[in-house]
Amino acid sequence: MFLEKVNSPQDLKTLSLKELEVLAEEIRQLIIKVVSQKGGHLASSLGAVELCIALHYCLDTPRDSLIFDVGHQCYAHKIITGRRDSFFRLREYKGISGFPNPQESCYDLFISGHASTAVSWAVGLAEAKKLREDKSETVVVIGDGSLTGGMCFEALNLCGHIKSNVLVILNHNQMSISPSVGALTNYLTKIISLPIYNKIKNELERLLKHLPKFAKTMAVKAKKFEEAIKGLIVPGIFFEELGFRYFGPIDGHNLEVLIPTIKNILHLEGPRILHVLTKKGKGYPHAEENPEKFHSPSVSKSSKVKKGEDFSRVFSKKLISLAQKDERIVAITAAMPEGTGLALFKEVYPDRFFDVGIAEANAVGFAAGLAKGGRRPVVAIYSTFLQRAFDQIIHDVALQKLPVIFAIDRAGLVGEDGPTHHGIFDISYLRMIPDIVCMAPKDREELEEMLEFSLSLDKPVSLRYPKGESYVLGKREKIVLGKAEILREGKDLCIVALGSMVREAYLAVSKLEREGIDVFLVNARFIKPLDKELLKFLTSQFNLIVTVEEGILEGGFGSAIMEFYEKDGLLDKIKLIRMGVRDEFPTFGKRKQLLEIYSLTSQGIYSQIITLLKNKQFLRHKNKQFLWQR
Ligand SMILES: Cc1ncc(C[n+]2csc(CCOP(=O)(O)OP(=O)(O)O)c2C)c(N)n1
Repeated sequence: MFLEKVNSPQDLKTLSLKELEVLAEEIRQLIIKVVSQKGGHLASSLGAVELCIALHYCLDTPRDSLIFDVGHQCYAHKIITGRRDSFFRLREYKGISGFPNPQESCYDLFISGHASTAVSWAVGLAEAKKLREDKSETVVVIGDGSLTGGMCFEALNLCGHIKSNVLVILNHNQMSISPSVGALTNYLTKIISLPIYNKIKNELERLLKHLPKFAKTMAVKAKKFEEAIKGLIVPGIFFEELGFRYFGPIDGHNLEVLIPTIKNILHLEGPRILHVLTKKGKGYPHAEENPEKFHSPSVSKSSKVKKGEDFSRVFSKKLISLAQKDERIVAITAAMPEGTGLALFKEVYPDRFFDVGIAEANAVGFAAGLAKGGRRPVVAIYSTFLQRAFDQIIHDVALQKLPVIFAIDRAGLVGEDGPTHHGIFDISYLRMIPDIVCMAPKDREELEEMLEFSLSLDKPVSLRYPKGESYVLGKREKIVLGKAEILREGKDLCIVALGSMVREAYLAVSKLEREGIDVFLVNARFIKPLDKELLKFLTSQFNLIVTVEEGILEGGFGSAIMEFYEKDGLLDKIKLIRMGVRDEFPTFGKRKQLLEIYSLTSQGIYSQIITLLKNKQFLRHKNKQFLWQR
């Protein structure tokens, strides 16, 4: 057992090549064991074990900087850098994060969870080092999927231009979560499928490296020769033209090749890219065969009976049935066909389905073009990743008054993936945009109806729904633009709940009823436009109005109501209590656990209301007679 001896990267340096190979196997077994208990990013991390070992072996971390893009491939890095024992608490509340996190270790430089960010970070860091005359290395590991993100292209462009001292390790496994897509992907595939190119290129590199000093002129000539024939034979010409020295492709599981190669190119100056070929899921046959399924498996549910389809599937199935009737409908995903459920749509309508790769901003701009061309694009993106397309939503879609539908999946707290992945900001960043309609369904059937309703509107629409299993709550009024649904009439106080929180509020109301507290319960349905008529009425009836949303409170749904009351001078007539996520980045842990932390469960809502009602004046209703009718 070598694993027990490795408490920091320094310990790797005492091991022989053979011992490092055994260590790689031990690390793999540990990753498989822990992920089978806790869930997590299995396949990506298994594919990067040797890479993490080789990099820590060659670098002097943490003096040298090692940065991971997306960060989900970092488990071996965590294990090597002193977190072997705590790794058993992977993704657990107060345990070890599934992503790099500087608060956890000095070996983690950035919290990474969104793709295509790390080359920018590395270039910035390298330039900062240059300014302070720090000679340490800056190395970034990025997958071929993440390489296709616009931010990464922009960073490569900058890096080549200002000649930053950065080594980019391209971890090429031909997979994003699903197979990587795009012209650059095809280009990388071409490189690895033409071994003759590599052979000539590698020979040339070797020759140039070993030329004696006095033969410098020869070297220059050879370099010119290299330049001249580069266009014909150099595999990484794209990167070379961007200003990078390109090396590879090499086998990313062979430490005997990886270690000397990294050592040799580490101390060269300027932008360098090392193309490393890896297998996603390496060492675990199920994951190797099906890397998509094992990208981020959850804990086995074999003993549990699955009750309902998740919201993503409900969304996709409804979209398929709508697409049967309306041939203008097209669907777009940004590298998440499985996660968003759109893989189902793709099966039925391959020509009306687009996977743009990890490129959310492009997905929205592309949708704007499709809408202009008479299509009805539905863009399905997780709430957290849609943040990437903020300007495109405003400038390319809303300002142009284009009818793009945003299906916002994983809206709310997502659980174990933690702060990089919680979808808690979309209410705030969308509701401030003029002319957009923002909705949140209370259950599965309402999601289906809202999707159909969105298509009847000739404007941008957003539809947010949470992670996980769907359910049906019952009672259904027809959807009307800007109108809420009243689920229960009551006389003591009013709860206005949004989307996923309607169910929790509904259960809380039943508990309150048992205590003799009679609650008026509203399913808000619309974040924008608000049901102003109803909201005004509520202030005439109740002293206490409570809003509940699964999102950040700042700028959120409750704030929208507060702004409305403030504008109409109604705010001082009532006590408005907003329940939601307070002003902080929620941590990781089970979704249920996190909802409890923010009191966004039926019990949490119930308890908060009971506490509030200790102040008797809140309970009083204003009018003896109940007057509500539309
Ligand atoms: C901006 C953004 N969009 C989508 C995702 C979801 N996502 C997580 S990992 C991943 C695939 C990354 O592929 P690659 O960089 O090739 O890494 P690999 O998992 O293959 O090692 C995607 C699409 C994300 N993390 N960030």
